[in-house]
Amino acid sequence: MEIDRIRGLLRDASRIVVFTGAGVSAESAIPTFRDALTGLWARYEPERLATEEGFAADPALVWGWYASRRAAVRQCAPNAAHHAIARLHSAVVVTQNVDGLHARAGTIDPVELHGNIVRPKCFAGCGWHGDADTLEAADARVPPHCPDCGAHARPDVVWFGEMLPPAAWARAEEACRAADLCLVVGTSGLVYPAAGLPALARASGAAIVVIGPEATPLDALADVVLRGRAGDVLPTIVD
Ligand code: BJW
Ligand code: ZN
Repeated sequence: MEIDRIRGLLRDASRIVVFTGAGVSAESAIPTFRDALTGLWARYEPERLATEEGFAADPALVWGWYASRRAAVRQCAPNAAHHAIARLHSAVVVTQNVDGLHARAGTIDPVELHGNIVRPKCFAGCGWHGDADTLEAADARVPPHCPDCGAHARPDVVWFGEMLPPAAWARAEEACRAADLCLVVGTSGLVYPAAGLPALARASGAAIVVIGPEATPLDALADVVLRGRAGDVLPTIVD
């Protein structure tokens, strides 16, 4: 069955990439984006909350939304899926998630393609990046100001229409080109360029395994598709 095939692929692989999305954090009670009833985009408008135009139009609205999500992330803990992934010591973990839970579970230096919600940076792009402590002290209702240029601070995440951080993207591409196995876990596979990484791994000769409860466009690339929740499935595969 699928679990045994995946175990075999893991045993034989020497260069593993684990590509993750919001579904990996769902069992930590962090909402996904596109699940029909519980996803963030079912309740909030991405154009107003996750674009530069939205922030410029109403910085306090956007800042407040991220502050409440940041507070929720602080209350959450990594789940069995994050811990199982962290036990794949030689794997490169490439995540679209901004919650920092892979690192909190012990994954060394995960590639964060869409940034990190606990860090601020300058909205004007002067180059200032703050650390999480800056935000602990900040007012949740209005964005603080950049200490270098006085513009608003914003969360250090990637909004629609923005480029991914070049260094993270370069690491992700390199890992996918070199991989002999790519585990795709908990992503709808709809947001590009990230969603193109499994195809890059496949074109470079990697076997592809897709894990999640629902069908996604990435299933078509997969050698094995395993339907299930990441926190149920990954520990049985990794142990
Ligand atoms: C479980 C589970 C369990 C549930 N276990 N699984 C056409 C129109 C308009 C735009 C575009 C277009 N084509 C391409 C674009 C561009 C756009 C894009 O891709 N849009 C598409 C949506 C159409 N991309 C961009 O804009 C990107 N930038 C870019 O392209 O720049 C180009 C450029 C060129 C030149 C100059 C400048 C720029 C940037 C994309 C940034 C995405 N940002 C977000 C928000 C981050 C900040 C925040 O958190 O607020 O990133 S959007 C959101 O989606 C977030 C996620 O990382 C990303 C991916 O979502 P993910 O992780 O896949 O989550 P879901 O909810 O979609 O799926 C969850 C899955 O888990 C489901 O399958 C569930 O079944 C499953 N699941 N429980 C396992 N227990
Ligand atoms: Zn600045």
